[in-house]
Amino acid sequence: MSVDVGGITVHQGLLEPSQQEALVEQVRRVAQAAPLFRPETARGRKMSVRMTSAGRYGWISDRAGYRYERRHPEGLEWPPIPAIAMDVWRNVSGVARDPESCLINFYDADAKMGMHQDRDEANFEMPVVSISLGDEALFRVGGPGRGGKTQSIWLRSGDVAVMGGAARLNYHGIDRLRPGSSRLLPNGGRINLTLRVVD
Ligand code: MD6
Ligand code: FE
Repeated sequence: MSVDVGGITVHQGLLEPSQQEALVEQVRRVAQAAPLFRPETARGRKMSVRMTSAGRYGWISDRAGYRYERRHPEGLEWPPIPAIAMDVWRNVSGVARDPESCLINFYDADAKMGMHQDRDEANFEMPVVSISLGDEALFRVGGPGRGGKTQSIWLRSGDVAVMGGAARLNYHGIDRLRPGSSRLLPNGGRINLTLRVVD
């Protein structure tokens, strides 16, 4: 089933449990090749999520700001985008180009993500596709300006959100997790993958 939240389409339960398990395994292999790190913001604050990336570009943040980079902070090349994530993109993105970046965010029980826009890419006609795995997360969606009305939805394991069209630059964030709501990850927490065309 698909629902619309502030212009973002959420395909609920798009990945069945066996596909979720296989994707977690593929994500583990990415994290073995390109270890998770906890980025710092330009203001010098540590983000609460840990992250890594796959694909031609990875997204990083440090004291110099946010940007895409061809290499992991330790100088490693980013591994290929997991095959199941590529399949999801081809099924739901609605565009012919393949993604160039897959940002992988890991949330532990008290991690969150502040309201932000995804605007480090060159072409806003290309959507952002996001895959949720593990514990449920409260996703908040606003409009194209900071502040103003927002709507929220609990993203569950296997849900896929597509942010495109007029909603491409809408503010959004993760308020909190619901710890213990999924048994997919043995130690709990949540993984979010976001796929993007960068250039
Ligand atoms: C998250 N998601 O679900 C954070 N960005 O953990 C995002 O920041 C996001 O879900 C762009 C499009 C869809 C998203
Ligand atoms: Fe985002």
